[in-house]
Amino acid sequence: MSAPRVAAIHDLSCFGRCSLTVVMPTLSVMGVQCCPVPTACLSTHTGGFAGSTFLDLTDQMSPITGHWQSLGLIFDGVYTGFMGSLEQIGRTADFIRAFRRPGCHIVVDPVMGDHGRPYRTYTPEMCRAMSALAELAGVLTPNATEAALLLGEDYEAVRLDREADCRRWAKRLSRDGACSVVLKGVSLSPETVGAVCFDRESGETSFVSAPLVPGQFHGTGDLFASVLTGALVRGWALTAAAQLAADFTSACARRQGTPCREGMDFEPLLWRLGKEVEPPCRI
Ligand code: PXL
Repeated sequence: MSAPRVAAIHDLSCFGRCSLTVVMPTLSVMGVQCCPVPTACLSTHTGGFAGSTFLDLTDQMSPITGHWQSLGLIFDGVYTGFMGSLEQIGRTADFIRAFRRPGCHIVVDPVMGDHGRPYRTYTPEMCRAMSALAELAGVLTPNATEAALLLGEDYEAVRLDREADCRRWAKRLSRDGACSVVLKGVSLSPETVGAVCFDRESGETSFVSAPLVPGQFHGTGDLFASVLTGALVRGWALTAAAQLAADFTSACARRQGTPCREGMDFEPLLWRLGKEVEPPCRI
């Protein structure tokens, strides 16, 4: 059996553990082939380092899409994340339209902001374009900030500490069942954090949670969505995939030793994640 294959449309932030430097090792250890479509190359991510370099790779996105189409490549998943410009969001939509097919998991992580604020590179036009991209998602994975931006709601309104409210936000984000939703940052008790999952296949809503580790860690959302994507293309059901993502993210936060802006110190625990997913083949 060959490894499931995922096209990962994210930037390469060379230092600070987010986007491709998290996505690639995570998918690899889960037995998934990751084919990156790098949207930009930055010296660091933009959250906590001054003066990061930015090489825009938008021009490469259509040629990469075209070449892969000419090769007849088939993907089991397309996983998209942080976008550096308005045009990139359009090229990403083109990529999804070119490669979606039955059985292909389209995971859109609408990375736009955190703690109630959009990232400083996100313009209102980009937020609107991200809403359009979200309409192509099979699974949408926002946090509360992104949920508010996608729904045009006040951040303060998106409280994720009551079951009934969480169910309502997840359902609205699914556009009445058009896509599945994993809404991150749900905290139904002070000691736990996790997600509410709306599964468009079953129409059911479920909750996953793991121990809350106080503090803010950069790249947590990327780690969560990467594990979720890896588990989905390995055939796990939505809730089980989200529970694995919550457990692994929590375990990494618990042993976190590096400063927040350097991202999750996840490498020492990757072997454990690999053991969680049944080996795809005997070596
Ligand atoms: O983790 C999200 C992310 C990805 N890529 C870049 C970022 C951020 C968040 O700040 O700056 C470049």
